[in-house]
Amino acid sequence: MFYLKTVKFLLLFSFLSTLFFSSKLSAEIIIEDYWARVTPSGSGSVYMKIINSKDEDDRLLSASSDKAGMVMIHRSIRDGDISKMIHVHDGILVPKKSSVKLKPGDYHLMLININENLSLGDKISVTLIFEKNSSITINPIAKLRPPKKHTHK
Ligand SMILES: [Cu+2]
Repeated sequence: MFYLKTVKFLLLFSFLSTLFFSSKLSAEIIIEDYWARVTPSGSGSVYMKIINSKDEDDRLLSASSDKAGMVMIHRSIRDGDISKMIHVHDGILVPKKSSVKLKPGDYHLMLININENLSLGDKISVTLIFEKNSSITINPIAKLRPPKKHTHK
């Protein structure tokens, strides 16, 4: 009887601690749906979704890549009929319990001085530097167009 009670207690304890630790672990920054567009003219941009499940705001400050001399944070804006890119100096705010999308026509990472050996289909290593979170490295594949969305029927 004592044995059974102990087992039950241990099971309950491990269940609760799993809940506790998994909720702790899920509070972080996650990068999803990342991809890179490299045009024949030699310019390149990296797009992604940044998810912040933490209880505090964070900010993408800068980025670097093995395939580019420099990576800049840009935002495309419309000025009348003209679309132009501006250099974002203060990074991209990722509010707590929220997400931000880097996408064509909006925020993106601009690859400057791309390695001339880069071809379509190559993996690009991009390291993202955050204000609070530790840095995260993603490996988008150089494409000309966005990857097809998964459709679940
Ligand atoms: Cu740009």
